Amino acid sequence: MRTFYSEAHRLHHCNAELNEGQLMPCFEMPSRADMVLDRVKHTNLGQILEPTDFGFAPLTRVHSERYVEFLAQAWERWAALGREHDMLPLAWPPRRTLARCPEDIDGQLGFYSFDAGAPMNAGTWEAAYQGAQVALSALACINREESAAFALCRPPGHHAGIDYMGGYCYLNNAAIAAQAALDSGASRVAVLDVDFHHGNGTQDIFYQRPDVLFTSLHGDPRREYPCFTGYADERGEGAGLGFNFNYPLAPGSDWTAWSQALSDAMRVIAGYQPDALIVSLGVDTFKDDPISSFKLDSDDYLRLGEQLALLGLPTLFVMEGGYAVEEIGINAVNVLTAFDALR
Ligand code: OKP
Ligand code: ZN
Repeated sequence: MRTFYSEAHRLHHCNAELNEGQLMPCFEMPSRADMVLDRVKHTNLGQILEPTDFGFAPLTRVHSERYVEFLAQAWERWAALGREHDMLPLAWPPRRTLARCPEDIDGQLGFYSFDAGAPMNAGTWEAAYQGAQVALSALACINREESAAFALCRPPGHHAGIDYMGGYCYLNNAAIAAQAALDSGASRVAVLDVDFHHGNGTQDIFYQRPDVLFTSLHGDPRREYPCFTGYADERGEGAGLGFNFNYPLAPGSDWTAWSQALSDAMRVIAGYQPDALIVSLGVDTFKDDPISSFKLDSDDYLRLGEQLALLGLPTLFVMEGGYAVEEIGINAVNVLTAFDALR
C-alpha cells in the first residue's frame, strides 16, 4: 500500500511534558516518524507520497472554527509577548463553571485544551496542519484507485476533540478523514482505535452521530490516561446511541486478552456494514512501551494486520501513538505488511 508522509512533522518538537508529576523530555518526538518511514522503505511497503493541500475546510468539518483559528495563530500571539519557550496551558474550567472564552493567550490555552499534554512550539501548527493533509491525501488515494493506504501522521490526533487539544494531539487526523469520506459519498464509516489510550477526541466528535461508528480498545480509564473516558457504558447519545463501543482492558493484557476484544469490535464493525474503515493505529500496546501497560509483542502486530484484512473493507491506517522508538517502525509496519499480504 501507499504511504503518505510530510517532512513538516519535524517542525513540531517540544522540550518537556508532565509525566508522573515531573517535567520530562517529550515521548512524542520526531524520531518516531523517522523510524516508521525507515521501516516502510526497508520493507518496500509501497510508494511514499507527499500530501496534497486540501485547505482548512475539511478541518472545520469536525473541529470548531474558533479552535482551528486559535491553533493557527497561537504561536504568533505567544511570541509577541516575548516568549520563546514552548506553550503550555495554565488553568482549566472546573466543574460547575460556565466557561467563557478568556481573551489572553494563557487563558485561551486552557480553554482549548483538556490537559498539559499538548505543548506547542513555533512549528506545531504547521506540523499538525500537514499531518491532517497527510490523512486527507491518503483517504483520497483510497477513493480513487487503491483499497488501502497508510497516513504516517505526526503529531497524532485521536485525543483532539471538537474544540480542544491534549495528549500530544491538536487536529484529529482520523476524524477529519472519516468526515471527508462521508463528504465524498460514503454513507457509513467505521473507526477502530487500537492505540493503548482511549480515543476520547474521536469519541467526542462522533458521539451523537450514527454515520460514524467508533470502536476503541484501550487501557481501563480507572487506571490509565486519559483518565475520564473509555468506559464500556459510553454507548453514544441521541441519534448516536448504539454507535460507540469501548473495550477497556486490564493492565498487562496480552494478545490473548486483547484479541478477544478485537474480535468483538470486528463483529460490530462487520454488522455495521461501513463503506470504509479507518484504523487509528497506535502501537503503544507494545510490551516495552515506556508509558503504557499492555503486552503485545512485535509478531502480534502481524496477527492484527491479518485480522483486519478479513473485514475486506477499504481501509485507511492513521498513525497515532507508540513510544518504544526502537521498535515503532517494526510494529506499525508489521500491521501493514500482514494486511497487504492477505487483501
Ligand atoms: C497519546 B497517544 C502516563 C502519561 C500519559 C499522555 C499520553 C498521551 C498519549 N503516565 N501522558 O494516545 O499515544
Ligand atoms: Zn496512545
